[in-house]
Amino acid sequence: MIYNKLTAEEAADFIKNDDLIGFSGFTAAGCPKVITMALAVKAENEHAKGNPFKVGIYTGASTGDSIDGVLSRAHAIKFRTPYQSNKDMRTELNNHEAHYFDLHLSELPQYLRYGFLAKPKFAILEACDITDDGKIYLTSAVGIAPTVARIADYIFIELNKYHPKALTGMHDIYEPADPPVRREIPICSPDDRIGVPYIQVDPKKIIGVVETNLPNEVGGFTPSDEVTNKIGENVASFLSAEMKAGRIPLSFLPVQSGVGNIANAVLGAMGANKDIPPFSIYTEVIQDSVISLMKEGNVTFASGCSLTLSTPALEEVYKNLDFFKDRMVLRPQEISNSPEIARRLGLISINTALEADIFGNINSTHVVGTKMMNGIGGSGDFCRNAYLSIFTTPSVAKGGKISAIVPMVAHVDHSEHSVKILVTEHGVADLRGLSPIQRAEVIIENCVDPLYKGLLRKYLTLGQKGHTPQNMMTALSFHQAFNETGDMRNVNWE
Ligand code: 0RQ
Repeated sequence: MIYNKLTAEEAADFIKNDDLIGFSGFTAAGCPKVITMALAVKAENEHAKGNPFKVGIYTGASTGDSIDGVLSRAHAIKFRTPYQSNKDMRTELNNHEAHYFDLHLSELPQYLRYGFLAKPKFAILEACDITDDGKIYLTSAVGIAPTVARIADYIFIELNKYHPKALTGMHDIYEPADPPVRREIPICSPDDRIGVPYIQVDPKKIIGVVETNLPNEVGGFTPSDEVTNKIGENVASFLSAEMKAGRIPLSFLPVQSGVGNIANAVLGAMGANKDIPPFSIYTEVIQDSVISLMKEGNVTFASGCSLTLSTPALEEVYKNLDFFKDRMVLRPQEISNSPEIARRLGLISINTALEADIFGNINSTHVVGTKMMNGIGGSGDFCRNAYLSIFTTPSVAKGGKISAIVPMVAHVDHSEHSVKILVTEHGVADLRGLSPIQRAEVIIENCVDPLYKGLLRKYLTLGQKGHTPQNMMTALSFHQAFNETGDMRNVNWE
């Protein structure tokens, strides 16, 4: 190998206060780990000496604790985009210690190329292999790696032996040209390959290689429970009925499924539904349920941006790479989440809402209107452009003190114009072709928890008029009641 071997500390020493860094990875899969841990120590030392030390970071999506967690706890982040899901990072953002810019995940690479955001000085990439002529083979995710590797001034590689070299070939790296010369992205089926399996860089940009042997930091999934199972069954029966009604082809359509426990349970229920034929996946995050469904033959192919798998599931993939490499591809996020491809393939898109309103607007990001939870992620890339956009949510949170369905969402991420179907454990609201008042009736009837049905029906009788009958004095009264008393049921409309 022609490259300098560095320790994590030596690599971190190149990085100065105010520098911008771009990372490989998407969720906790494929992220660098050790240079950022050394950087956090460096930041703490600088702070102890009274010196400022903060960096700006571009990632694919959320990261493992070794990026967002350690740097947040060291108060070393000045700027962060696009998606995050770390508790300590959330605290930094909500306290304005770090500035956070939430963005559709497909857009970040082109935002960087267009110059909408300052280009990173450093790219830090996790690789399973690297060649002397500058070919970088990534590990279990792609994210924004191709773009940051190309535009950054300098590159560090974390060569992680935990990920086998035999992983090479799983990736399909392709960066579209920018307008006015952009052409169509030529993917017409989830298994189409359009690029090369590596990122090509000028080897002179690679400052050094840090060798590691560390697993990803993906948390396990909470086992599905009665509520998530029921949501899954409701989605699966709705889709099988759509197929029988001729609104989904009998061969089915590729599925995009969001992140988290509910998404995992929904895919499991779709696999278990005997009426749904084996289907393909075109998504951003390949979760554990996809691996089980693939082994059972219920998923035929999965295109994604990351293998966001628990350690046992990832090790199973690595032990059976011959089987899985024929059935999977990992792409950059501007391709896995491309609106053009979502529309062309006709994706069935299933994402999770934090909150919905009775008129069909969705809040995916803000707890009670003000506190950032995780970010919009890829949900907007898919929702607006899918063949069918489904949002799922448990009808209540915090033991019933919060209704996930409210008169007016306290923050809008996806509007009534994009959201087609809402599903809770109680049932399905099909919003296609319905006026706002019709949508309110079907959502209250089919999706709202019995604890809140009466209150939401009463809300509609508060005397408001107009096409969308919101009452401007009381539209946020559920949130107000929660903030004041800790329970949305304590609304007072007298
Ligand atoms: O709180 O953690 O204190 O128990 O929110 O809720 O029910 O465990 O659901 O883990 O599936 O996450 C929307 C955040 C759901 C996720 C969201 C509280 C609840 C709990 C988590 P606790 P659950 P999940 C793919 C596509 C946005 C982006 C997206 C997400 C916690 O799915 O980040 O879809 N989506 N991207 O108690 C206040 C409410 C609440 C509430 C639930 N109405 N008000 N708190 N909670 N509803 C991702 C990528 O792009 C990578």
